[in-house]
Amino acid sequence: MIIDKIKDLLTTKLISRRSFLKSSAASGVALLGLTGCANEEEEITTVEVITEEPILKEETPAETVTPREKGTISRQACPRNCYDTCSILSEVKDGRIINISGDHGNPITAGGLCAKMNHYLSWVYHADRLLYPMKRVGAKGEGKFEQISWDEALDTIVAKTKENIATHGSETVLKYYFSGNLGLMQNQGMMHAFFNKIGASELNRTICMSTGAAAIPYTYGTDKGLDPEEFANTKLYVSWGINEATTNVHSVKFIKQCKENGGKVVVVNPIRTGISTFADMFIQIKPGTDAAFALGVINYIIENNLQDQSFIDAYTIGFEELKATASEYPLERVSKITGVPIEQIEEFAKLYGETKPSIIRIGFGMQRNSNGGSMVRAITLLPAVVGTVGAGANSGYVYINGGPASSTALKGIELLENPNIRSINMNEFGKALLGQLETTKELPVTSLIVFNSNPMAITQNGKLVREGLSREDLFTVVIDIFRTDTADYADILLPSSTFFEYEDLNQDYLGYYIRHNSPAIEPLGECMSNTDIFNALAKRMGYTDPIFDTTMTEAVKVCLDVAGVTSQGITYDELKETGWMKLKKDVSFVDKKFNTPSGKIEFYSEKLKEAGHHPVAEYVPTAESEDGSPDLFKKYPFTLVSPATKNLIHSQMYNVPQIRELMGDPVVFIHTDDATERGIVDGDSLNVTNDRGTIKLVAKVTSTITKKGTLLTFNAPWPKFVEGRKSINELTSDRLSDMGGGSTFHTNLVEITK
Ligand SMILES: Nc1nc2c(c(=O)[nH]1)N[C@H]1C(S)=C(S)[C@@H](COP(=O)(O)OP(=O)(O)OC[C@H]3O[C@@H](n4cnc5c(=O)[nH]c(N)nc54)[C@H](O)[C@@H]3O)O[C@H]1N2
Ligand SMILES: Nc1nc2c(c(=O)[nH]1)N[C@H]1C(S)=C(S)[C@@H](COP(=O)(O)OP(=O)(O)OC[C@H]3O[C@@H](n4cnc5c(=O)[nH]c(N)nc54)[C@H](O)[C@@H]3O)O[C@H]1N2
Ligand code: SF4
Ligand SMILES: [Mo]
Repeated sequence: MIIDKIKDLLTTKLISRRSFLKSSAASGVALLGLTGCANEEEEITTVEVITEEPILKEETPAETVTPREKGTISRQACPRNCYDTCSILSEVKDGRIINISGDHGNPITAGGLCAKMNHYLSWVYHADRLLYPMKRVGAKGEGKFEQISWDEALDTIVAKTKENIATHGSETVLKYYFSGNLGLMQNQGMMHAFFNKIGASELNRTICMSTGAAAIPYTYGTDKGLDPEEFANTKLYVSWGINEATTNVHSVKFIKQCKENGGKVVVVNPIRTGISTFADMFIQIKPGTDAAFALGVINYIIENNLQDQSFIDAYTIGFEELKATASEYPLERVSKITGVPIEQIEEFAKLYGETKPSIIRIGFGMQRNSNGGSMVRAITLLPAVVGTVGAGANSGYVYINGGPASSTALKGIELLENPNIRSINMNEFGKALLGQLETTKELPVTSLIVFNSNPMAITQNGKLVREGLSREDLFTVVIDIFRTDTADYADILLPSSTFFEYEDLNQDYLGYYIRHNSPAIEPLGECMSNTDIFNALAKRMGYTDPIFDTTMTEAVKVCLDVAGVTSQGITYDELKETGWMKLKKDVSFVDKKFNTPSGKIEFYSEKLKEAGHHPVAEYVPTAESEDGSPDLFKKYPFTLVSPATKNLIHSQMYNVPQIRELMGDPVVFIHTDDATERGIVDGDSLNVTNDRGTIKLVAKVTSTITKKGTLLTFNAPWPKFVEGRKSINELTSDRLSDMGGGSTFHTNLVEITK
């Protein structure tokens, strides 16, 4: 009967929404009319107001609409790698989805999807969907394929894989996968049993947020976050190196509520992000210098006795060392390093020292720097200095939140015979394919299976990735929904179904929800889910282990059958019926127990010292910057940051024509002063270059989005759709970060020429 209610809701809202939707932008998302938002800068600074009711495709005046017959409604969860994990309702008629909208009932989704996924219908029914297995008939990268049967595809893969294992060893088989789909089963399910059974190399999946994740435990022992719905109830929300209006659109309403409730919002970012337009302070920091800023703020707080001394005495160690270290960061020095005016540092330090409760939101974007770990470490000291940790659900810091549902039992860990299997850091993919890593010199990669990822667009040092994938002796299988640039290098290309076509389980990594995904339609063409593809491959390999007979429903039940879920009374049946359920969690660190060596918050960390870092924190210039590499800086004087755009989720959606039309050719924002010096005007075609490569971008001159010396472009248009056929990652480095083997996309010096 819940379903009936939803049906009613959908139909009534469908009719009443027309006039409002008329004001929507081309994307189907209304833009908030914020003052101070110049036209030229709308791409970045407009804040999306999520539509409150389901999205309609045409904008017919309300009076001309006759109620139509309702379709069948089913519930999905958006499996993209996105903080929001929206709950979705889809309406199906005659076997076809006719309407897709956000779930009104879910507090995070609250009815709307986002600028990109408002186009989900065009994605599912895209004319270019891969519908059949294919084999390559042209040169690698040329994109010439011929349809084959599943039998031929599976037989070819099995024969070639067995041959490579027999000749070179099982570790020469590599899986490259990331986050195209984060559904538990499509990303972390039985496919890993398949690779374990083979004895394939492991992939060290550190491209996204592992640097911060490695840094935080030095301070707190474990990383524990906060419920984003609590952003509304804090007095000070600090957005530090994150772009919520783009990457976490559904949190913006909670941040705005914080303001409406009398709270303050501060943004620390080299880029003027969407929420900067309504923030009380926008601190436009020089990229890579946040550790100096954090230490300067701590120094000011201590000098002005704004710290929470009783909290510090009870729950921390190393305060004296912190005080001494911070004293090396007086205002003048910090201002010089960070480019932030002294008065602004003081103003923020005073605000942070005096306002409670407060939340620091630590972004994933910021830590993608060679010094990302040191920056995050320094920032994590702040909440402990002012004693906001464990003080309430609306207090402390947040980076990421894990959930309890677990697919560990599906990964066939017991099938792996060699516990010391080779692991390859995904950030060094090009080098790995070309045998340039210590681990790949003797033992090459011979069979590569790519799924849930598009390395030709998203992986660093693009030239090496391209050269690696071009190797004639490399056997490559790509499983995708579309024929991406990566797919063009496949020997065998397999068609994946979408989450509208199978059952799955999803778990937020920011919100506290667990969500069930029901199929809305039958798989299109001959598409199969990742799971079914790997189960079929396992059988073809001759594997008889029962794990490869697991159905999706059984697998979902296994993931829910863990103490953290069952203890909350969450059952499969109820979850399937309601689509989503909220997890109850204790207030983070409420017990003031910290899993550090000392059992306290560590301002001084012996472990950090052992790992070769400053035991407290320090400003380390990035490996590509004026301070960090003066010679390189002379040649390449601009720092190019390439974070997310609101119109794409990494490379996904760039093949949807409306999205490309909306975005135009890939742009680079450049400060007016830099543009004037070089005679660059809006719309100029620029060559953006460094020692790794050259790409073409269209100039967007700005006085506020970036500061002088910083350039901004976006991740990650498909090479095949852009001039020069190169991804933004042609320019980015595969250097690893200082902690956790993470990526360093934003540590990237370039030069521009017309
Ligand atoms: N629309 C959209 N949403 C997404 C994604 C997407 O591709 N598109 N990707 C999803 C994924 S996988 C992830 S990991 C998250 C990422 O979510 P975010 O953490 O918001 O990531 P980005 O937008 O890539 O980068 C955030 C900010 O880091 C800033 N930054 C870069 N260097 C520095 C620095 O040195 N100091 C400071 N203070 N800031 C710096 C950039 O200017 C940028 O605004 O978003 C998710 N959501
Ligand atoms: N310059 C720069 N580069 C970056 C970043 C940045 O900020 N700047 N961000 C980095 C980060 S944080 C991340 S997380 C990575 C993301 O990197 P990826 O996870 O590789 O990115 P996506 O483009 O989202 O997805 C890859 C592919 O998965 C496919 N896919 C979607 N669903 C399915 C499915 O169900 N089955 C199969 N088989 N395929 C599917 C999509 O069609 C797409 O081609 O990019 C990184 N790259
Ligand atoms: S990409 Fe993110 S914001 Fe958009 S629908 Fe999916 S979960 Fe929601
Ligand atoms: Mo990510």
